[in-house]
Amino acid sequence: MSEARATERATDRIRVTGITATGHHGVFEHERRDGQTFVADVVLHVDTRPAAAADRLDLTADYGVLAEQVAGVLSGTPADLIETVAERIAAVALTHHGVLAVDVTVHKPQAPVTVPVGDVTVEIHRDLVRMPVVTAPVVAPAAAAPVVAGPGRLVADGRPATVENLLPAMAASVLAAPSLPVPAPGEPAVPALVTAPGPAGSASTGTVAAAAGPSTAPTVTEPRDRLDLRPDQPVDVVLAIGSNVGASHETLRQTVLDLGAVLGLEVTAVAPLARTGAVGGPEQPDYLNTIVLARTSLSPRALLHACQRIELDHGREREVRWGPRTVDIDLITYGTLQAVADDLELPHPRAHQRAFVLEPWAQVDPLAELPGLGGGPVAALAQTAPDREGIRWMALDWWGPTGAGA
Ligand code: PH2
Ligand code: MG
Ligand code: MG
Repeated sequence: MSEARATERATDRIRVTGITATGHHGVFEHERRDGQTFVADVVLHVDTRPAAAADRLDLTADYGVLAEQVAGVLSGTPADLIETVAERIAAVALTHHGVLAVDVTVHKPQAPVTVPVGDVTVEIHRDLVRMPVVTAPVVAPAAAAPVVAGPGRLVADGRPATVENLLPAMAASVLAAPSLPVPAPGEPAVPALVTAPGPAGSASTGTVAAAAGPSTAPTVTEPRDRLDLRPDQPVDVVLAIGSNVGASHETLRQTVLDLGAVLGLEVTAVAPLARTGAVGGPEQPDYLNTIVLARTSLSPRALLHACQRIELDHGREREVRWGPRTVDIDLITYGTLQAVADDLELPHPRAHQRAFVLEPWAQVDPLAELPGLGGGPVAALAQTAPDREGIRWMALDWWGPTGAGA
């Protein structure tokens, strides 16, 4: 059931199979010296709809470029293990635009085995949580991989395809943006994302890319702002969930499962369940509220959209502000990021004064700190929140030991 609800799980695939090159991987000296044939199959998990709707190559992963990079890894720096080769390929694949996960199979059909074998393969799956254990290698232009058919591909400005100049659009435009520090080689590509905010209002200025001036990056209009930037390392996030319509207890249990099923989001802890008097809005029933701690490799906005998707899947209708709702999922913090945009403000602008957020949060993480203006130790803020008398009770065991699928 949560599989079907996990609508952020990309169901579309781009598959490139039989990418073939001579490589020198192996533990035997003759393998290193003579080389042999290696073959890779790569399946990219993506949502192809944005690219299809606009019919734009720059909104998807270019399979031609991908095939060249994969051939470059196969014929590139020798490794002892095809496990390592597969990992390098996965790392390269995940740098492509919009790729949420990748399956890689590396074949070594001529592997030196003392009995006849048909093939030897290693198959791996990597995504934004279960990430590759190597960073994407810089692969040589495809001239070294003559098996790949078709003309040598160049990126927009005529340079050969390397991981650097094929970085996804968001990383590329950050590198080009004058308002953000340019990382030294080897530094993470998106260093500014989870630190203090940039110049005032930088999150709401609309187009980082457009302001970047002459750019060596591929010409792509996305991302809109830093809320679209994927972090280079998973980021801790705090989500508040609440419900006061329907079978709230069951809805919240399912919501936690739905969050856990989002690709690029890993639930790490679930707070006690609080029954709370409604704050603001019209006369309405009590809420059940809790806090979900998670780690994500999604951008803040992609995470917001994943949450909104789950709200809609549960029949949430956005009508009355602060009115009754089947389920409400609020992004409270995203690392220590502070940002304000029309659609998302981080940290959540009212979190510091809401006991129905602070109380369960302090229970699950007693040392938690709310970043930003008005922030501070969550447990202390909970003591002074105006609605603290409205916390009716807390159920400590609603999720943990009895939590199905926890
Ligand atoms: N959410 C609101 C408005 N008021 N009150 C309680 N007790 N719990 C909520 O989750 C809640 C609320 C708007 O999202
Ligand atoms: Mg809310
Ligand atoms: Mg909300």
